[in-house]
Amino acid sequence: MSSTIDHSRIQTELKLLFLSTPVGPLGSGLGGGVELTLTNLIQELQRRGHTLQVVAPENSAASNASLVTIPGELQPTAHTQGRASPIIMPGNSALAGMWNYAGRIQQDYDLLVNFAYDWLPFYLTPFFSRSIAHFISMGSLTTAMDQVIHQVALQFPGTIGVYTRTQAETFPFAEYCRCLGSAVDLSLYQFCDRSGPWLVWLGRISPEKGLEDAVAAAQRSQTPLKILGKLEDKDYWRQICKDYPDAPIEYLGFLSTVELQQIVRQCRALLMTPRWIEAFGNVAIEALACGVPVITYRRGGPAGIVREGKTGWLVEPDSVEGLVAAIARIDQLSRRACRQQAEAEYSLTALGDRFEQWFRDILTSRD
Ligand code: HBI
Repeated sequence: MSSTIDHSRIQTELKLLFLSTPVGPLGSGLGGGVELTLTNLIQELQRRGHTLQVVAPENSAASNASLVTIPGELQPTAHTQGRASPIIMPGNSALAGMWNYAGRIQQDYDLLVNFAYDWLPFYLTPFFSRSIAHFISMGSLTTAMDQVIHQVALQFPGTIGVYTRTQAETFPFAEYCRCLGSAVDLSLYQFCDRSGPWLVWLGRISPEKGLEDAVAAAQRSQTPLKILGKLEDKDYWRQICKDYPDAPIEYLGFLSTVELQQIVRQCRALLMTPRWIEAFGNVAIEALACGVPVITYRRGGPAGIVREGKTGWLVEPDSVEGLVAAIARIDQLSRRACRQQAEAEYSLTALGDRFEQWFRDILTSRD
């Protein structure tokens, strides 16, 4: 049945249905960067007067939104799958439950926004009467996902959003991707213009994040390193501790944003050691917001964030000695310039403007 959108509302309030990542409950940290993007968007779009409902796996928490949680088996994470991986749908799938619910209530919303990097939402898109905006949270990982996203990009132009141009270029349909960047709630991050002796590493502890290089650099430069984030792959962590028994490292767990920034702001620099094409690297802007410069491999999203020689250093990918050389040049960077960059480019208002415009463009092009 064809649905008519109340056009008078397009210029004012939107009714949005957000469908979260099915790899973990919202707030668990398993959803990594996309959880931060989702939480920030909810806050900023509600502040602008839009109505949101969030659909997420059971045990999710979203302090500031109306949340519907769906029971069922979580989706296996996509970033450990090889290019030829088949699509996996567990029995009693939470993802299937989330999209079954969305199908039943779609008429109550102007637009659905998908944050899952999974096959089902893309496959279902042509069968929905309401438009669906798809935010892609990672670079290209499997052929099956590339294919199903490509179909939606062709059939529904303008509905594929990504973080960065570097991320888009990993896909065969790069030119169909709309770059939306990312943001942090700057009010949660206190600028600190001096630091203690520590370096810091933030992120899911998982092989594609390359933590072992940061630990090796800490050991070689004998600089203490604080490690924060979800301990996703325990074997990987155990191996690192075994390989670098006397590295000056300290693991502090997965902390809330407020606790995290209290630690990060005291550090000399953030080390980013991505093995894969990081779609964006939200942790880079969290550090900048605290005035902490970023040392990162010249790979993926973070390479597009750092202003070399001012707010950070770019290092030859996978080069530990490159990291050590950059650590020796941290003092040439300006902590104030880091905070200023975060305020200029990565504020919630800037993010809200980009997403709101994307939604309105989808709704108006729909006619
Ligand atoms: N894997 N299957 C699947 N679906 C997701 O939405 C997903 C994922 N792995 C990681 C992930 N999302 C987020 O951590 C991204 O922000 C990277």
